[in-house]
Amino acid sequence: MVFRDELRIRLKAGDGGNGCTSFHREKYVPKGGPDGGDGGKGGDIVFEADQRLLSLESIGARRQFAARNGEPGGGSKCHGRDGADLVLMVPVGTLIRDAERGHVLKDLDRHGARVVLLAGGKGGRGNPHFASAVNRTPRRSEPGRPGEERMVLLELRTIADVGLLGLPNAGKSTLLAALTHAKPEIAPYPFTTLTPNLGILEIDYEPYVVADVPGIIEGAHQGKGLGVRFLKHVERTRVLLHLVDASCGVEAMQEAFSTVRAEVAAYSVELAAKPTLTVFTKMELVADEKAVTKAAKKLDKAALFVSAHTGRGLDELKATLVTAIARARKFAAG
Ligand SMILES: Nc1nc2c(ncn2[C@@H]2O[C@H](COP(=O)(O)OP(=O)(O)OP(=O)(O)O)[C@@H](O)[C@H]2O)c(=O)[nH]1
Ligand SMILES: [Mg+2]
Repeated sequence: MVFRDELRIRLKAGDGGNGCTSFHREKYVPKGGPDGGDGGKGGDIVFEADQRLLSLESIGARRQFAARNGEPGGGSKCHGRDGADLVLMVPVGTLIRDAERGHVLKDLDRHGARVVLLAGGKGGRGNPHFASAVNRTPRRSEPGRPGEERMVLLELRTIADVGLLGLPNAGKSTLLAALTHAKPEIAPYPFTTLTPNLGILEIDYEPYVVADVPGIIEGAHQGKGLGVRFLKHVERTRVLLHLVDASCGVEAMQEAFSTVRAEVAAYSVELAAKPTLTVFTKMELVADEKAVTKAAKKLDKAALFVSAHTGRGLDELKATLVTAIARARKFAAG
């Protein structure tokens, strides 16, 4: 399933560097004091969520990751350098589970969320730390602590901001392609899209995930067609775009609108209550625009009119989306 992605990986934070045992040496100074430096700290394993990423492929083909070890301390109070952290970038919606016991360690549920999952080992102390009044020449220094190690399971559940909904052939995939860099299959017949497509819509440098799902038909909630399996996914989106083909005349348009609304309502009350923008598509094909817009506004007075082919209405659609998503996010945040 496109929306679910799982990966088991082994992680190892860096070991701390060993502390050093050393004594100050200088000409004519016979008994130098202890001057062994401390070991550096091992690097942490850090995860960060980025909404521009769409799959766990973002971490590459490797299944084992280790952060750098801390360097050992040296003489002349030279402290070992800390090991660099290892930062793994993953998509928003990534759950990190303990692979053995299955419990959730972290849910990276928003853009920029960051967690230090495994801490690097502390560096060992050098021998000056062990000097005392009775022992001015300690030979003892500490080894670095080992970094944490763990098998984890990454599980991605994409939370799209926008879900495209509509009858087959309504122009969902075409709109996705017009708004994002996604290249979904587009064809002049129903059921072109068989699995969900995701794309990133960037507005003012802010990335939004848009999900295009297979069209739904009358009876979808009873299992007809392909749509119902995917309604489950748009359930997790923040805003729905209900696409209605305006090019087939007023009556067909009204019927298309009601069919989809009815299916959504039959599927779930929550989905029906989700913020929904009605978007009439293929407007450049419409002959009697007055009649169409009048009928459309009766169905939804905030209706939007677009043509993915000419680009008409896309800027207004984006602006409206930004506001709707912001409102939905605020609502979700309580
Ligand atoms: N003239 C015109 N044709 C459009 C426009 N948008 C989509 N189409 C055409 O409508 C047909 C269906 O478009 P798709 O984007 O595949 O429709 P869909 O809703 O994804 O269809 P399914 O995946 O089957 O549910 C294609 O032939 C598109 O080229 C538009 O703005 N203008
Ligand atoms: Mg499609």
